[in-house]
Amino acid sequence: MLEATPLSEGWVLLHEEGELPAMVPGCVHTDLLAAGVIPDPFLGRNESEVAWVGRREWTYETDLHAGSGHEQTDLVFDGLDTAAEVLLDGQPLGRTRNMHRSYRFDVTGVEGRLAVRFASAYAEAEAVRGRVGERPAAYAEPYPYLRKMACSFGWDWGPTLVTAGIWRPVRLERWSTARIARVRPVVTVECGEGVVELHVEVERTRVEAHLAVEAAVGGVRARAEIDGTAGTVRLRVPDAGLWWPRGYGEQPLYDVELTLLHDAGALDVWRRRIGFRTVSLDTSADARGTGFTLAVNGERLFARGVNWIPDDVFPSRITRERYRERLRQAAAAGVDLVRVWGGGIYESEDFYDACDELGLLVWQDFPFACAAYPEEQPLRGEVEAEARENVVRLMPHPSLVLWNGNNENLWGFRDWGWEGRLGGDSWGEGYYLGLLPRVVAELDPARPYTAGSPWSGSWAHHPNDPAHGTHHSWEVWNREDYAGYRRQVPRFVAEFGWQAPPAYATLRRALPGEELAPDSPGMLHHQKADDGNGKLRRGLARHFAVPEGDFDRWHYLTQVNQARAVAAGIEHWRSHWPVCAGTVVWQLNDCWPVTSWAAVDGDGREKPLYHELRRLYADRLPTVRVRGGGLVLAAVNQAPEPWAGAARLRRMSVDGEVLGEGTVPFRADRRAVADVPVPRELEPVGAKEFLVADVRGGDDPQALRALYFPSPDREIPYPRPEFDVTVAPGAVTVTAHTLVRDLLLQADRLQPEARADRGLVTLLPGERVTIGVRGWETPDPDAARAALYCLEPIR
Ligand code: BMA
Repeated sequence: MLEATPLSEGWVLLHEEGELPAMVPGCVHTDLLAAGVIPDPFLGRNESEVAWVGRREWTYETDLHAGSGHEQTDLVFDGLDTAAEVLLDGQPLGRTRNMHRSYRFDVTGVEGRLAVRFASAYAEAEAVRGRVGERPAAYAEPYPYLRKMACSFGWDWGPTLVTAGIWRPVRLERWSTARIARVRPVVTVECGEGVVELHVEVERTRVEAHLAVEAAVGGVRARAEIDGTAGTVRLRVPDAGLWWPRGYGEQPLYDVELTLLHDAGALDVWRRRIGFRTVSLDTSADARGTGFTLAVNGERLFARGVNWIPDDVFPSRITRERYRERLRQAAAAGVDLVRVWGGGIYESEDFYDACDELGLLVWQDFPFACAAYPEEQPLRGEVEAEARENVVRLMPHPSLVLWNGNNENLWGFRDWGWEGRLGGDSWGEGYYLGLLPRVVAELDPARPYTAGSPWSGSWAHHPNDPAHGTHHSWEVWNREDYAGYRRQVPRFVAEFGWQAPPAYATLRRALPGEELAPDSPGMLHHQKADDGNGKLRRGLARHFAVPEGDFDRWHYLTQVNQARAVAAGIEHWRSHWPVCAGTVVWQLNDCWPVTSWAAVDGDGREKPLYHELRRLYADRLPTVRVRGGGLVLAAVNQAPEPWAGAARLRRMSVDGEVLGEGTVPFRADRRAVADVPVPRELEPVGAKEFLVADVRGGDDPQALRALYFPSPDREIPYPRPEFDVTVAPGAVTVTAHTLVRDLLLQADRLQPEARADRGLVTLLPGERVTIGVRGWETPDPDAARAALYCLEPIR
């Protein structure tokens, strides 16, 4: 039987003055940090001080005892970052140049000092650039010339911390006769039966040995012979429970076990967990253009998505628990689709395992982002090898529903001046429209592929044409106001978003000793977007009076504005289902403490946007829309049952006076939207008035509320807010005496670890809310009051 032994002990990192203990898996930065050689690059402006690390060569060493008792011993690296030479007692075993691949070396019978010598990623990428020629890119860093996580070189939310190291596990595998080299599971559902086809490849030391494989899943067993080095086992599981995305059904998972057998017994075992479901992507043309609708088990769905970036710029630090926590946060916000963005990585098993269990659909980008990518060697061969390996590695996961060729590269070619600058040079089209779809069709035929995001389906339309396929909506953040989202009904919004600073406690930790101001040195350093603060300020000024010299108020208002912006997009787009079939918010998470588009900040704290997502992504969302010169209440119902009941409408003034009231019945079919006209006399007029819609279906435990203010906040004469605050262990209760809009308890100001269970709440006079607070040991009403923010009268 194959024996696998981790090789994680005894590693050292060679350093100018000697050697340091090294973590494997790990990376140079985290080893230097642990040894006190560098300061924490996440704090203050230390990032700049450690830039030298990415420019050096680094060597890791340990002792290797291949041992015996077996015919062959392999040294297996699940991941090396990136350009490295592997040596044994100074003799080369091999070279690597791709972070996204694993590597295996035959070390049978050898002993000695194992060294992994990493070149600087800059040196390697620049050398390749020298050979293949320069290509246009969104950032002036050499990420298109090396198969390495692109955002390691910095991004508009990420630091430039160019890593090196043994970033995934290493082990020795000792085996005799044969081992399982690859299992490619094609999982489908046919007439209610779960079908698994396991395509097995083996590696042999003995050509003549008679080999077979036996597989088991869901109580069913099957056997097949290995002919040469390949064989296929097919299993049919009657009455297989279907795997559904969360909110649509259960997530039954089945253990699959495949054993490689020789006369004498078992040689090797492969174990994975699978789920039975079908997935399709409908991109057919219709009267509005070209759709982009995912269907799981035949159920067409509006994807409630978020974009995912590497959760740490040092990905070797992300534990299984941390993946689970971040994805649990996504699921708890009502998210059902996570897009793994192409400037990052093919994530670890821990990520996809959590998605399988939580019922989160995964859209996986191939790692290409925001650049023209050369197609010459050595890159082309690396791209094919990495795609083949990762497609097969990730295939078992039922959560994975879509492969995507790249992020914004088809768009960039057409729109960002690349086409002219390239002058006929390769730029990646051959990957996205040739190589990658071929690899997916050959290896993973049961999963859809799309060439890029955004992409209109062909060159017949502009790649970012909202009427065709996927769309990225960035003009709104970059140049316009978020009211601009309402101008279009794209078929699928794969990116859109708005920035806000992280939680106060996150800033406090990241910028020790700094007197915080929107433009204080650390704040500016932790803002990586082009004119980011200018866009924040202009975006804020369109809605609110920008507070001068009051950081706390600025911090609160920019966070409110972020939530408002994303709400403006999602409420509008969901109300246009099924024309629009998904929104993927840029972005769920961060990779360090930074002002960014994230809903969950770099320390894992939830911004007000996060809580707003729970409302926006709930199965049932009432929203007031302007349609054809009047107002309608759109009842968005993504639940499997119809939603019917009555909406109580109140036309109110901000002073609390009810100016008109009425009740209208509504009925939205299952997974459908119903527009209910708001009676003319209840439409609010002018800056002082607003509409309150309390919408309650027959079975709903309580009403859901939609608010509609016709004027921008900066014109609304909000009253001076008056409210009482009481505290109890784990709770803060606020009772309003006036209209209190966008009340927010910043729990991390009570105590850095404290968390509130809700974000922005608007109370009408006389209404009360109880905010649950975890991790606050000394409840005190004055402290609670000081941590409460809400909108105030215009000064
Ligand atoms: C899109 C993304 C990212 C970027 C984000 C915000 O371009 O694909 O590259 O971080 O917008 O600018």
